[in-house]
Amino acid sequence: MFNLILFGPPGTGKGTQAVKIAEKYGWVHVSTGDILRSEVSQGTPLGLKVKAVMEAGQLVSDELLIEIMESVFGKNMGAKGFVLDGFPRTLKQAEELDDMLKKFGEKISSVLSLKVDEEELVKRLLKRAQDQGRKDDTEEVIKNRLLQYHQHTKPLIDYYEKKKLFQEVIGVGGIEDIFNTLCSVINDKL
Ligand code: B4P
Repeated sequence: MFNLILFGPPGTGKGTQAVKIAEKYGWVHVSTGDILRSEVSQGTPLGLKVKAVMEAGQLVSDELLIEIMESVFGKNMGAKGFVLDGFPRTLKQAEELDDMLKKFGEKISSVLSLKVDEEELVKRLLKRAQDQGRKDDTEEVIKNRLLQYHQHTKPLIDYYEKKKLFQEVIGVGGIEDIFNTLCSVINDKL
């Protein structure tokens, strides 16, 4: 199995590229943001619990995310690979992810981080607000999401660098060009 983490702050294009990678390689795309948004839109007990947290741009609790991911892995362990998009976002999630994969005799294969400067990130998310009206794409909430990234998620760079799994890829330019660069990095690791 190839277990890829697509890493980066909100708006770097993780979701956009993860869909394309999963399709090309036949891997399972896991977007924790999509999973949570679907729970919110269906009004499930989990959705009701996380709605306000997400709309404020805060991180949902590690316990809930770990529960969700255990269920995702449990259901898909026969897959050829996974593209994780938006998970892990905290050190606790990263450690638990390692433990979860270990139970299945698996480990993370690579962490690819999309590099985009903050001005461009805000521009993209505000554009998405116009196109799709996502509640967490307002200027104030975007600021909070970036703050959460710097406080809780950025420290994972060090965690994965120590494991020699971390690699940066330029995330600015055409979606196809970025996809081709990601594929050539992945192909070298297959
Ligand atoms: P996510 O859905 O993961 O939100 P995101 O980080 O903004 O990534 P997204 O995939 O949407 O954006 P992308 O970069 O693809 O999370 C939402 C919320 O869920 C979090 O704030 C949190 O509350 C909760 N959550 C999720 N996972 C969690 C976890 N593990 N722990 C705790 N809480 C969690 O794209 C952004 C925009 O840029 C798009 O409009 C796209 O079209 C555009 N774009 C992409 N590539 C481009 C390019 N090359 N050029 C120009 N525009 C581009």
